[in-house]
Amino acid sequence: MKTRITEILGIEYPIIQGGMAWVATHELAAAVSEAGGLGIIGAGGAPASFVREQIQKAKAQTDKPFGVNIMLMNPEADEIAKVVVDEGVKVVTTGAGNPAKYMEMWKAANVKVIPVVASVALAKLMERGGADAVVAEGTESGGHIGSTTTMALVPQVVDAVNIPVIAAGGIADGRGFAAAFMLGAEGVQMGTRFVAATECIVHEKYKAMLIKAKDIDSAVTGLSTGHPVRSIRNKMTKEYLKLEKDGADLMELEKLTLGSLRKAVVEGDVVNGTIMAGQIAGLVKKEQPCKEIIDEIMSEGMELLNKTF
Ligand code: TUI
Repeated sequence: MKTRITEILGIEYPIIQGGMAWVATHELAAAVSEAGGLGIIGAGGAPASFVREQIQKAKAQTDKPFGVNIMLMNPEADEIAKVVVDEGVKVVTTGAGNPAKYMEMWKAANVKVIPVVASVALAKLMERGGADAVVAEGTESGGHIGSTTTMALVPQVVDAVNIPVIAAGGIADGRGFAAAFMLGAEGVQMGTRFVAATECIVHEKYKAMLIKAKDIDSAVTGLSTGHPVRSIRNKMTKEYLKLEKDGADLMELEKLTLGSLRKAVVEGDVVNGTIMAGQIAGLVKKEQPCKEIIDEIMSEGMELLNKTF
């Protein structure tokens, strides 16, 4: 299958793995790239030195292209932006902000830049700034989210820009893949489905929570602070939502979430930690190698796209 996304990125299938903080390590990124998609290392809130190590490890595991996601609220984002250039990373995706100030440096180094956006306005701004593509991410996603659904966002972004659009949010199988292409996307980005991959290093208790989760098992915290985050409902989200309802201040709320994602991913604390996952978690039923996930989605997706009624 050839789209502008497979051409620009030099990959076999238009499937991109989301750059999830703490979750998307070199193990997962290399496995996705080896399987023909685009693996992405998630810089999250990690220091630049950690991101450099992750890149070097991924390079030792695969000769295929992979990317790095830079979460723009990271205090070391400026340094990480330089590390990717320094290490010769081919693709950068960004999240939770506007990457305009790095664009010139990345373009000069021939890095393909794909900002993740949650609105038409930011997609247009990114195109004007020289982005090679955008990921239009709907509110069905896990982690930090916007408010528009994938179904509504993707076609509106497709109509607003000339660069290729990658759909994200609520996509986890061949049906979601085909639907995204029907909306005009030329690729998909998936996070939640890859959290259950064999190669994904999250704690087994995190994976078990995801596999057990149903359609309505996520909650959105942080709406009052302007940084909404979707994760699987647990003691931590309940406490956070109660504090928010009672009008707690930012400091108090931040105390609860500081290091909470790491707590769930690394330590397996699924009670007090944050288990980020999308609304599509109910479709993710088992642990599987990345290659199996990608092959399954491509065959199911292509069959649907070729079907005539
Ligand atoms: O970035 C994501 N998803 C994320 S980042 C993350 S790490 C984190 N951990 C705890 C709290 C907060 C973050 C977990 N998940 N997705 C891409 C995305 N970007 N979704 C929405 C946006 C976005 C939101 C506002 C992009 C830009 C924006 O504002 C643009 C501006 O002008 O500043």
